[in-house]
Amino acid sequence: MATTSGGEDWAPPNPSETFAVVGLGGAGSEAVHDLVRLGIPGVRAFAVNTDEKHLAKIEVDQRILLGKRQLAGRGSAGDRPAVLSAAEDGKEEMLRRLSKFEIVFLLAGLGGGTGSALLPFLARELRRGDALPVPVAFLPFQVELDTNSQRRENTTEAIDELEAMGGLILALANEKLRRFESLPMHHVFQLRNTYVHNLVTSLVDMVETPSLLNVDLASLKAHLDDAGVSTLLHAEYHISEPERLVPQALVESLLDFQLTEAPSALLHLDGGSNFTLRTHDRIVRSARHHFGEPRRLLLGIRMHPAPREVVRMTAVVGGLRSRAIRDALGSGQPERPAALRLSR
Ligand SMILES: Nc1nc2c(ncn2[C@@H]2O[C@H](COP(=O)(O)OP(=O)(O)OP(=O)(O)O)[C@@H](O)[C@H]2O)c(=O)[nH]1
Ligand SMILES: [Mg+2]
Repeated sequence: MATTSGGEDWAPPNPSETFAVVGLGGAGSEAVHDLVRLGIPGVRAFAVNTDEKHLAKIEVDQRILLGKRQLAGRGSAGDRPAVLSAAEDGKEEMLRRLSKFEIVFLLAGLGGGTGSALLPFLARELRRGDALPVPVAFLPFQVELDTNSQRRENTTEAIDELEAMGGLILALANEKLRRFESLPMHHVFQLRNTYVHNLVTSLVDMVETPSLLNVDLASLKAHLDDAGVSTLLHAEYHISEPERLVPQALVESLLDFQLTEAPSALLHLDGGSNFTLRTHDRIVRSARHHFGEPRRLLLGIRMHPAPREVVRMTAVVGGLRSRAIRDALGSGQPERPAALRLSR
């Protein structure tokens, strides 16, 4: 795999240049490394870091080292302002490489300096162009927030800036990984990255492969335009129990959001030739119920030529506020829900 860390010209072999995933800082880069290992066909992978040694270990199409002048390639040790200054210096270079893509997934662990600075910075800059940024934020463990004021401050600032921007945000709380607490740590992070991989590939598939009722990039962007903070859900379930599909997506989710008064939903269903109108109606009724009776519901349907045992759903739910974020940053030690609670 070709890797570079400088400013040389680069032409991706994929002529569509639609999707990119970008790891920001240590945790974000490791997550992208895992995504690449799991396979992301048609998606270009990048890593951006202020830590030269860490960056060199990450297997991606392109590596970008930031802040050589300010930080000497040694990482920021939590210094978000220093990374923001480095980001200004490297802005042109980053945008030259990234702004040609239509959807750019930005992955970062919040709390440190690099990921917390670059996630809102790049989301904002990419939005100024035509790209749709999709920030994927890993929230620190509660103990990190409770015992390290710099981590808390970096996380709060990054999240406040992201929420103010609206759009698609995938915020994954590390606390939710406690459901896997008997597994080795690296295995737990891999499980989380597999979950992110599912979300990324399901969104790519929804936009990229034409359907009977199509959700293309333009309709996705239009839907997101006034949806406020939105997130992504994905699940599959046996076709005999369509009402279980949405609850399954909620149970499996590592995201933790709360509906506001103005929910919206985009639902893309994927089934076989045995997918009937009745099955469709049962899923849509259940989705309306779980997603707070959204006034705006956009539907996409794809039918495969052969019968299928399972129905797959990808949903973009909007009009949210992040409960995980507020809980994590609130006072004391809130009780952790076992599953995503999409209720008012
Ligand atoms: N190393 C690592 N950290 C993770 C992972 N998932 C979440 N984190 C969290 O990511 C947060 C940020 O850590 P890093 O990514 O190392 O920080 P950074 O963005 O590189 O920032 P600086 O090193 O301070 O410049 C920490 O609070 C961890 O809780 C993971 O898979 N690996
Ligand atoms: Mg780092």
